[in-house]
Amino acid sequence: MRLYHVRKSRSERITWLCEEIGVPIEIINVDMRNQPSELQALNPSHTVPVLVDGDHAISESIAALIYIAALHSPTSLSIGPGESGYADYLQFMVLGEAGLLAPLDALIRTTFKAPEGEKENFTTRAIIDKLKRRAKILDQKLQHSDYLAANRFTAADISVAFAVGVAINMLGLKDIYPDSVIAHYERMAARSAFQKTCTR
Ligand SMILES: N[C@@H](CCC(=O)N[C@@H](CS)C(=O)NCC(=O)O)C(=O)O
Repeated sequence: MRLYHVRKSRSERITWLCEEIGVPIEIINVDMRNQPSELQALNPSHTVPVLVDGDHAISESIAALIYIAALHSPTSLSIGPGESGYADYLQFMVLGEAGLLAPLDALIRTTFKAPEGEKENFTTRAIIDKLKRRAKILDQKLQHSDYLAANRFTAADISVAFAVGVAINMLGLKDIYPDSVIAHYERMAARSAFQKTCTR
């Protein structure tokens, strides 16, 4: 498997998982604004990451997590149907991207690219309101467990912690999250596999 990788992008979800489960992966560092033509052909939307395995190219970070975890099953980092925690696992895997990180894209663009005076507007306030409500789903779970599914560390924690990290570190949105969510993020970010991932 090879991974077209940009540091501090969603690609770190994948390098983090690989580090945790000891899966070797070829990392091809790319310049976001000057992507190699082979990568543009693999992913016409020009987003990263892109995971390539043989003839398959996956350009959704959560799909890549599920794919790698399934190929290296059994691993304690994934939860299968029939295991308790499966519903939570799916819920938080998807929430991490669809509910928490995808909405941040518009905030990031507006924060860094909008003209002065237009950085805060109806849309950015609506997104922040939505994020606060979704954080309540995390809080509900994290009030009773250190982890999001099955009381153990899984790829669902990676999915969510990465998204919360972007909100905190890139956008300074720490105050929109309940203490339980911040504490979860800090526990996840302290893991040695995550620390190694940040330097790749
Ligand atoms: N849902 C996709 C989103 C991919 C994505 O938007 N990646 C960002 C970097 S983290 C990107 O390439 N942004 C540039 C763009 O949208 O053109 C995933 O989870 O991988």
